[in-house]
Amino acid sequence: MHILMLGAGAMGSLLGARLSRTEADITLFSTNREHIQAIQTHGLAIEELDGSESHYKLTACDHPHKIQDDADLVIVLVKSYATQEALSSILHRCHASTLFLTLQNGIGNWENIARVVDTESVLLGSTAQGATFLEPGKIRHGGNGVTFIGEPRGPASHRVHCLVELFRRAGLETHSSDIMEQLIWEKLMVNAGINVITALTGIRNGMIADLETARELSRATVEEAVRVAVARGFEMPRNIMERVFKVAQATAVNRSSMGQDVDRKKRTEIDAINGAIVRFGEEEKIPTPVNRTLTQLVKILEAGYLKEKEIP
Ligand code: KPL
Repeated sequence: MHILMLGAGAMGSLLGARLSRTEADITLFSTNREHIQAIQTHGLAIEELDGSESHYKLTACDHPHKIQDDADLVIVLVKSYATQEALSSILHRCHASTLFLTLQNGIGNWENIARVVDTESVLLGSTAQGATFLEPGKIRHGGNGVTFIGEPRGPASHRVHCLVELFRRAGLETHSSDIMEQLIWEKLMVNAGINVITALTGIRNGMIADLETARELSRATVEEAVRVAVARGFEMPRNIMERVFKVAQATAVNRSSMGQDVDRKKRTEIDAINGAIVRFGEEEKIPTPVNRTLTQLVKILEAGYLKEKEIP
């Protein structure tokens, strides 16, 4: 089986490396040329949870036309806003029965993928693995978390169970789910309550749970998001706030993915997280002033550094 990791940021690199322990052939694809060149030259280094370093020899490409093999499975891990362009660029490496699995953050990824490929070929997933990009060719494994895979709607199929088994053989705790959309909304609550605050303030995830002011703001953000989720027909667990703080503690020393994007002056996934809550809130006539303000602040921050990059 050939697996194409579409997106080789921290998470794409981590999962690609782990999956290379199985019988599957892995190709990492990313337009981050420095990272890909480092992997081609020295392999991928992973700083493990116990501080040791693992090295993986992986096939890595920085241009769609350099990808050698047709993909049986494409694992989509590019930033949500880059999904359609990235997928379109690798379609020449897909065949009629290629499967697409999104493990991206945020909401709307299935829809983005289904605009480019046959909807029947798209599976949903969600992972709570933690990973940080350290430097080209090197990432840190930030924490073990459960991965779920399922059909967009309805019970897990044979193809879902096969992928779950593959992930398990790679050493990743993985389960099938019959309620993937619900799980993605639950993860959205976690991302909404952690990422934006860490991105705007520069704190590590742990302080979301440890600092009373951060807890308050996180709670206000998630409470609004829960109201929107419920209006969309998703029942949110009563203990969702506990879950947000638990994830913050479990990944305490990490910066969230949005925090890392801001640190590296990259475009963030705000539109697919808090921005999506604002958009759905408008549709459902639910006010979301906290999410709106946080979204605006990230957009201003982002616009500032992206503009600065353009200035020679
Ligand atoms: O998913 C995450 C992210 O950083 O994107 C965690 C660490 C769970 C925080 O929301």
